[in-house]
Amino acid sequence: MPSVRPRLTLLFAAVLAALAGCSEPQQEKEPEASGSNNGLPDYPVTWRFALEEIEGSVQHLYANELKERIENISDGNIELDIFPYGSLGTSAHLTELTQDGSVHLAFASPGHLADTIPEVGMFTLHYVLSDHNEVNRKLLASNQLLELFSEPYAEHNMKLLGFVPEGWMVWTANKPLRSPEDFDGLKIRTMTAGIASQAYRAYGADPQPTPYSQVYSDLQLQRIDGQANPVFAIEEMGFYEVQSTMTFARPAQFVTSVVSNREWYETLPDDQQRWLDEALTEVARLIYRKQTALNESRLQKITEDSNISLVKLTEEERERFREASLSARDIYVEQTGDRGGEILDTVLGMVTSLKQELTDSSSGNRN
Ligand code: 6CS
Repeated sequence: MPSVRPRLTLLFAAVLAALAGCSEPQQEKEPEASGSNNGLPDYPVTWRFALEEIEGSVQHLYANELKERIENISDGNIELDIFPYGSLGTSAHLTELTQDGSVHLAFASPGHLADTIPEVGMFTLHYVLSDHNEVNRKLLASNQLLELFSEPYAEHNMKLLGFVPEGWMVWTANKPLRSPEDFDGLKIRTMTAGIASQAYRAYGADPQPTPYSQVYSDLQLQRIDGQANPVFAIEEMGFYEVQSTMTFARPAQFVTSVVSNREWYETLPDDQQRWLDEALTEVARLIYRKQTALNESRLQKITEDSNISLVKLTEEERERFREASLSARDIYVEQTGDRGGEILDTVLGMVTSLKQELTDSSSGNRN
């Protein structure tokens, strides 16, 4: 069981207060022209990167890969200081710290961020992405997807640097969840943005938006009946210890975004911006494979350490959930207007054409 949960609240207050004093977006970027360093930034420069997950997670893995690369590419001129979950604040706090420049880089998951940027709520809808991993990998790595969302992020003073897939959402509860009827009245924990509840509401559940750090104790105290997260998180946050069943319905990928303060990014000296872009591109190439491997090994650990039941839904069972979830898309479009509607249609179109490309190339391979 991780030690992050009870300590979080106290720590958050102290560290937020400490960071408040260092919120200039990039104090290194305006060196004095007549300074001892010929107008160059005083290297090394430290960038703060805040995570929504604890050490050992997908986000931690990503941050370590980025750290290694940025420090290499910049020849040691940039140092990346990583703040795992528990050292700064909840996801909502991290977004505020990014917006005011107290941290330079952060993860911002749509399930929390959508209260600030409603358009990203699209990632909380069910059965929008493909059940083909390769389709999702290409979609999430595409510039077209980044461009679709970059304006909504910029409007909230954030630069969207990339989307990161973290694995399929898996439902845990004290019973199998094979049909929407099984959700009837179920107190399912959701991430904190309002839209994250809507698919579960459509199944008849009683969603309970809750910060990540509180999920374990709420499950243990039976204040909630279930929750949804990728396998690696179910393992490292200990949720499997207090639930009897994992249901694999593949309703959505857990997708997060990597963000920075917009002004900070835009006013970075050219070489620093290039180092960052290069490092991000390199990590984007390997993270899909890494998160898949982590989710696989964590599932093995869960099954070795517990008697939890694993329930895999059939295609027919998944189809019933897909149909039942569609009303949440209407709510998303109502809440996000024309721009959200266009984003949803574009993403659904991209999924269809990427699937087609995949089918064409596999039939081409057979011919
Ligand atoms: O469920 C949550 O709130 C969290 N889950 C993951 C896998 N990452 C961060 C997020 O806050």
